[in-house]
Amino acid sequence: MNQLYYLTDDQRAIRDLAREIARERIAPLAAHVDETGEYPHEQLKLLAQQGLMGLHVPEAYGGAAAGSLAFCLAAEEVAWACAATATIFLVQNLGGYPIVFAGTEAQKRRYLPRIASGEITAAFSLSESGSGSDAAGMQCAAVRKGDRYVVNGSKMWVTNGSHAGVITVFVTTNRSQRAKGVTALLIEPGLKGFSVGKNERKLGIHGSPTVALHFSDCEIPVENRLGEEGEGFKIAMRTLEHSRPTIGAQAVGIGQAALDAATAYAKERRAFEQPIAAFQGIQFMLADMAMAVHGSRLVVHHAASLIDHGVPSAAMESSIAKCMASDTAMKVATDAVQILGGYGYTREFPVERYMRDAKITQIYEGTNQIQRLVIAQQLLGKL
Ligand code: COS
Repeated sequence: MNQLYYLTDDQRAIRDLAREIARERIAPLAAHVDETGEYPHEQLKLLAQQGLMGLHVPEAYGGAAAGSLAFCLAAEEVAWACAATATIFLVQNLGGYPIVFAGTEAQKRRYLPRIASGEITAAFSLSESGSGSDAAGMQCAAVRKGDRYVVNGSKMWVTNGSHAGVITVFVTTNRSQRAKGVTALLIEPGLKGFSVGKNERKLGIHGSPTVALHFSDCEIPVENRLGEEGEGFKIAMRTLEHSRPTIGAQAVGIGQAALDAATAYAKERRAFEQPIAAFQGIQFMLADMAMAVHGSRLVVHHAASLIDHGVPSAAMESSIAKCMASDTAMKVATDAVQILGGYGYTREFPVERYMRDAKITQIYEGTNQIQRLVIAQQLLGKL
């Protein structure tokens, strides 16, 4: 399954480097991270030391400018080992990418070299308690007063928001204008009137913190605005279009891990005096799982390649990649639990973790219902 003839030497080298770190250093810690919810500091440091935290950052700011496909290859490998670490790895891109394409020179210089080196992590904050799919319905508001914005309200579901050195936060500067009233601001921890709220207790990706953010008369200098006032929604959508294939890559990594675990178990486990892998019922399940994972991988790579080639819009392919790969990961991980039977349902084996971790890939960065909406809109055009 690794004969991806279309990869360049650089992409292959990045994948192999990520694979080595993931399998040798990150995978052995994954069950502990899941059990305790500990933040994977060491794992992220390892990725940073090898230059992998800045794959999306331009060379001028200390990054590798490796492109979307290279990033997806690395994300798959990290997710194979530990989906929680992969989530933070992905958010480094999700939170940092808006600065790459919408940041001023000063904003780029301030944040990108530190993101690329892994000195700081990034986060992205769009959702609120009452607005997830309907992102333009946000209530957290900023009012301009001279050279500052005064922000009041709360955000929710912010991956890595408690640890990030910079957060791209989307607020409304004009509620009645919905999408056209959204503005993006760069926030740093320690600002007066800004606090990190509840850390959610989740089904999976336990080492990856998901928090609320609260703003109470929090003053943010105008030079922290990303893009123009009212341009925030487009910045968010463009970022998500760029980022959704990377969630697909995470899902492929989880699916591949589940397939590998189920395959190994089926060859070991004996029933009726033979390995269960000798039964066609199991063989067909494994074959279906392999088809689905490999097919999803190719769709993810295709979407990432379109982005690397700078096509005007990859919205449809990006949503297809995220939706297909995450539905696949959920199905494959569930089937892996089934193949392991009672053992699969216990914490003695990693497949129940894969099943819990896979679920979030169908939800975050736009539920799979929203992905289907985007795909249908692209397919049908304006009706
Ligand atoms: N790139 C650039 N601009 C985009 C875009 C994209 N991929 N998709 C939409 N836009 C623009 C539109 O062109 C429109 O601008 P114009 O009026 O100038 O044409 C503007 O954004 C508003 O678009 P639209 O009217 O489609 O917005 P809706 O409020 O109907 O919302 C969906 C569209 C549902 C697709 C959007 O809200 C969405 O993606 N929701 C899910 C959000 C999400 O993923 N949240 C997870 C957060 S990260 S955990």
